[in-house]
Amino acid sequence: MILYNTNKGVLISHENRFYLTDADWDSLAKSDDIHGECLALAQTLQPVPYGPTLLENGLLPPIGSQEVWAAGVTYFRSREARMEESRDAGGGDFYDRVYYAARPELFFKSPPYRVAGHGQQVRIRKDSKWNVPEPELALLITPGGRITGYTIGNDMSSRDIEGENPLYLPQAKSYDGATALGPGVLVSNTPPHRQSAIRLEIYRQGQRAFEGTTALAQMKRQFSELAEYLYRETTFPHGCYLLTGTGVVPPDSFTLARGDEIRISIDGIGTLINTVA
Ligand code: DO4
Ligand code: MG
Repeated sequence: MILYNTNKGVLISHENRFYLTDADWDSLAKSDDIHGECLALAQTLQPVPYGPTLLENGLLPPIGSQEVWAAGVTYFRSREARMEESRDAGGGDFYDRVYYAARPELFFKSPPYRVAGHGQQVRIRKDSKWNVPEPELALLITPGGRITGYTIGNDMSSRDIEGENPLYLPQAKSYDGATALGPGVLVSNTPPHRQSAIRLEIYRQGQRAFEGTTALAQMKRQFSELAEYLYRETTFPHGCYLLTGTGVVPPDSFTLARGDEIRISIDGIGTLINTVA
């Protein structure tokens, strides 16, 4: 079952049918049994024939009042790329240490109002020369700390700013247009399969400029472990999203350009498409 946030309400896609509810996004996001609640809602509602049209014309980012956080260096490829980019700054050792440490790297990524949805624009910073998208599975976590949903996230990153000094991480990671989520949220009591692929494609002037894939199985940490650390000393009255890190990093010669189209697909969830402004 996939939930879409639209300008007419929350659209439930279930067994090839669409149901439009008047339940609001934040109340669903708080529920520890969002799957059961939406199933019950779908059983009381008539399917609507205009679901696909609503997705084309009325889709919103799948977020209400949730903060977006992110985990880092959860895949070997991210550790490797970051050690390389920060070599001159002498910061590489930190990435190696956090990859193996018990405590994960967690950082604040975005307030909800800065999140782009499917079809909207993401941005590269004007003061950065080396930018990449990071294709990541995003967890929807309730105020009680339960993982109830899964969506696709793009953790846009300025590699030169982060590489110059790891203390610049918030500037490399959190700015207008740095976060995209969507198109919808898979709500399920079981997580996506470990073999699920995360695929990144970048198109420039209609030609594919980069393609890379990883699998959730490549992730070093458990989802529950990341959520547990995030919730240790922090409350989330509306729940939150947690990006789980990237396992795909384009080669060092690659940087995004304005007009590029970024496509991120995760098996069983969908494809998130954004253009770079
Ligand atoms: O350590 C910096 C950020 C790491 C990150 O965003 C990732 O691994 O996905
Ligand atoms: Mg990331």
